Amino acid sequence: MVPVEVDTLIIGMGERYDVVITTGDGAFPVVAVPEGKDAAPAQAVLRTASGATPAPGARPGELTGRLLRYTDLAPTEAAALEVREPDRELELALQMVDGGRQWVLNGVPFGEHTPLEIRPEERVRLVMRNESMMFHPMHLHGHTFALAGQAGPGIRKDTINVLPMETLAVDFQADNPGQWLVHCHNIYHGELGMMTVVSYRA
Ligand SMILES: [Cu+2]
Repeated sequence: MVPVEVDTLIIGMGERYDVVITTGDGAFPVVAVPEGKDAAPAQAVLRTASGATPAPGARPGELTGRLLRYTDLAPTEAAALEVREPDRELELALQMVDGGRQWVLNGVPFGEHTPLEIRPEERVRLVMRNESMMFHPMHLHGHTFALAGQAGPGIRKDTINVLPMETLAVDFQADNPGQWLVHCHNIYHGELGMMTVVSYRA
């Protein structure tokens, strides 16, 4: 990824970022606020010199500063997936059932799913439509994908956070034949049904 400078970022379960933080001398709060629920934030202290320890409940101004968006980022040349028209488009609707007692893809839980069929060497577009008010960090096994619909190559990832009521499309190259799980990485959603299989057919 080509580095960009922001104040804050959202990290879904299973996502990873390399972050460089520049500080002055002193003691600074590093705060993680949960998204989508009212739970207490996590707080660490980064100390580079003597000085007062930040109080519990600190809210650095950066939290409401510039938020990283996926479209702010571009892959390095080595990480870019060459732009190509997809040969196949698969749709995944991300849905809540029964007040959150079940989470499903395309109307059915894992076990009742119809595998998403692809063929070797295809370029596949996976369109994920979040029809719920929760975050779903969606993870595909066995491949990395690129954010689709960008002017140039989109960022290269294996887990992407689909925000409430948002639609995101990703492209991947079918270069690793097998049966591969695709699931929500908020793992209790996966365990309650939000998983399916990308299935290679000869
Ligand atoms: Cu989820």
